[in-house]
Amino acid sequence: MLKLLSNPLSPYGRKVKMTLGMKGLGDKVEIVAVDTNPGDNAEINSANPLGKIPALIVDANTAIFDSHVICEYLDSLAPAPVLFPKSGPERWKTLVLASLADGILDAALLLVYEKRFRPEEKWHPVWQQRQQAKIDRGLDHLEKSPPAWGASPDYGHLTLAAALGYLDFRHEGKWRAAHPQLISWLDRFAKAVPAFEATRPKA
Ligand SMILES: N[C@@H](CCC(=O)N[C@@H](CS)C(=O)NCC(=O)O)C(=O)O
Repeated sequence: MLKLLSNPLSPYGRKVKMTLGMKGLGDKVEIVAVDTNPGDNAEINSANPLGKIPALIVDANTAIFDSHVICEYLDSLAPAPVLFPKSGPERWKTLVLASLADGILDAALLLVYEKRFRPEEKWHPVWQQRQQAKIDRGLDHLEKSPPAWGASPDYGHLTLAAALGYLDFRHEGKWRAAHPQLISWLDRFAKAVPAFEATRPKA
């Protein structure tokens, strides 16, 4: 049995859980909820020296991280649907979309961490605006041409869905005001991938 260290509120963990759902691998993985906020969680730090979730424990000597690598590993365990095209332009398209969506997610998480881990007198508006600008530029870019899929969404699409879901959960869905195409895109994604709803974080 594989063991996934994650947390129900983690958007990166949600990527992995959506992958499990899409690949029909749910019964192969035990999901263990861990808390990374204290920074000294021995279980996660020994699995991933970076102290970050998700981490997938494969056996006594092997832990896989980060979310990208876990999803690609899980993709290799079952044939369909293919989440990572094996080669060629389709592969690069998927990976670049995932990088953009992960970058939006990273900036959104840093904005949350600024307030969670720094005292208010040390919040830095210029730095916050810099992170927000990354989110806004990323979303504006995607709004012009939301990424279509063929037979089924792939890893790039599920990463974007996780990022938009996190903006809904932690940033009050403010992205929705200026991105109607992405709203429709996310609705279509949720219909195509039931694991999106099933993994929605609850505060
Ligand atoms: N690039 C990593 C990011 C993982 C990440 O930042 N996870 C957060 C929780 S959502 C975390 O563990 N943060 C703890 C920390 O940064 O100390 C991935 O894709 O898995």
